[in-house]
Amino acid sequence: MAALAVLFTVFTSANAFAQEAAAATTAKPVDMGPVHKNAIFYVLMFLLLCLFIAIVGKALKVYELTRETQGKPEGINWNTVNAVIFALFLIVGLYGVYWEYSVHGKMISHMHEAASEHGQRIDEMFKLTLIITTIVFILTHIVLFAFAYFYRASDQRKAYYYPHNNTIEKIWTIVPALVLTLLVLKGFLTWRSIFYKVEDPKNRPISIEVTSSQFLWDIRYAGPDAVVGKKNYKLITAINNLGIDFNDKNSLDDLMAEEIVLPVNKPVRFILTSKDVIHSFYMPHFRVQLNTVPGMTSYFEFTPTITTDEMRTKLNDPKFNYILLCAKICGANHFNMQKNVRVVSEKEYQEWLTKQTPYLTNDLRKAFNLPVPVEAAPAAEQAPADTAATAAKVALDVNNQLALKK
Ligand SMILES: [Cu+2]
Repeated sequence: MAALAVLFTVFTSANAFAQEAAAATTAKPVDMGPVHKNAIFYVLMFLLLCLFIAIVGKALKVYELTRETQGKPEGINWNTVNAVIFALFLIVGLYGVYWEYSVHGKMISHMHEAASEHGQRIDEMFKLTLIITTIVFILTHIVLFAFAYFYRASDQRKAYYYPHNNTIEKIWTIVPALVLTLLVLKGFLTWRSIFYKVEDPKNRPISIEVTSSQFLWDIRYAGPDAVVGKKNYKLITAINNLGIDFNDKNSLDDLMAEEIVLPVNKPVRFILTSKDVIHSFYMPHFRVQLNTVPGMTSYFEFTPTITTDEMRTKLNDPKFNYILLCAKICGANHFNMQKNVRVVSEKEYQEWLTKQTPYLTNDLRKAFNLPVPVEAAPAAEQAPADTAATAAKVALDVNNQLALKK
């Protein structure tokens, strides 16, 4: 009781302190921010709860002992209490499962159909796994808790000694083994069909490099040569923020883009790298997710099948947009790592591509000892908009000259 008194005093004084602090904030118009309860508060609350349970337990014990000394039968049948708690747990738990499926299950349908070829296979796999595991989960839990309820200890029955049964052992070993083998095998084959596929020489993927850093995505398109040039972290400077190696001629025509634009029904190969910590390249509508790891390059190739416009019509939502997100908690502004993704026709894609800015600026040309085109110099320095197309052409011309020299 003394311990309880001490705890209570500490608790009330802590509370009074919090109230004083709150009063102080209301008196002044200055916003002091919310009053945070520290760890000690929660530890005290926990100890208080333990103490409460212990006191109730002691009180019940006193009640039982009193009945015993008076020669009365036991007041509380703990076997029945436990059995009823088991039954209640089953009912509440099953309702919880129903709630989870009906409330959060709806959120899955917000995702709508997969907008990529392989996405449909991933969805199939997801549904199959969910159906099998849900059936098993519900059946086994009904059996578990219902048995605990119906076969609770009772003075009316004698427990039946049943130590072993080979048939039951075989059934509960072989059936789950078969089901799990089926799931793992199907998962493995689905995964393999996504990552190892034979390339169609008539329909080669376009290459896009994505570099993650805290807290943004840098997008680099391959340009007309369809090859993304090399980069090296040792080349990173104030003007070359990705460390692109312009000694590699494949880099000369590479383009930077503010958003990701993809032509529909054309395979796209994403080259994924990271500058600082691990991020995760996540495009939910295409069922694409892969970590971007510093010091390592990973790849994901897929084919988008539904254009943004088609999806807007399907969803009856004129504001719908595909999106690229970071799916790895990478720091304070993780939530803000987003990029707009647009799927368009081949023609629109080509038009858009000609408007993108080349990475290679005149400053970079000087830094890499590359010839600077004289007539286009002022235009290229101001960069964006319609001048970008001219700059891209100049870059190509210089590229060709270089190629001739070699
Ligand atoms: Cu992140």
